[in-house]
Amino acid sequence: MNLLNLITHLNKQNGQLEPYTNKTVRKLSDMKNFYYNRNAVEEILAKEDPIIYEVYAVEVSTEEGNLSFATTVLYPGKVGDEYYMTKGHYHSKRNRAEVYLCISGNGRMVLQDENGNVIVTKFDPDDIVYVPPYYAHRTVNVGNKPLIFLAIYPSDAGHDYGTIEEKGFRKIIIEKNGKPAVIDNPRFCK
Ligand code: PAN
Ligand code: ZN
Repeated sequence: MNLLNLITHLNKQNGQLEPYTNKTVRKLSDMKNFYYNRNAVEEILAKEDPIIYEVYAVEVSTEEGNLSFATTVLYPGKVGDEYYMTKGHYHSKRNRAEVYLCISGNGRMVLQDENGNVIVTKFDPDDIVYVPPYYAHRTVNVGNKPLIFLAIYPSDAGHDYGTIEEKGFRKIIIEKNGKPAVIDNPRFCK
């Protein structure tokens, strides 16, 4: 391995990593089933297909023992009254943990284990959140500028999006009276 390839630069202004190995762009049409208000999804998609977030990842190997990392740029906005958020996932290998560092913007993290225990944390600049093994995790932008954060995870963790797409998180974050509120997800299935 070339030592130069081990150094990546973070641009804190736009959240991009240089260089990166994978870039993912998630538009609203990619995550229709993740927002609770499906009418609001369709109303927006009739006019436009906004980018909700972008991920810049450095994934050098998927072999056990390695680490991967990625920045996410999660744009501000809402679908109905639900704030823009990531899809959220369990790791395919459930016992793999992760560390998140907030670089800029204001958010929340929703953590949930398979028994339905949920933790909602704030996620503001310089906050570091430990995602324990077995917990699904989602990030929500409750501010009015991009939420930029770094995540570091075992390279063999893998992403299971299907379980969340099907069952959802027990709690969701909406805007109520101009402020973020945590409410029960009307679509949550056990
Ligand atoms: C993060 C997430 C990233 C995008 O790097 O993958 O924030 O969220 P989704 O993967 O839920 O779309 C991470 O948790 N990696 O394991
Ligand atoms: Zn993860």
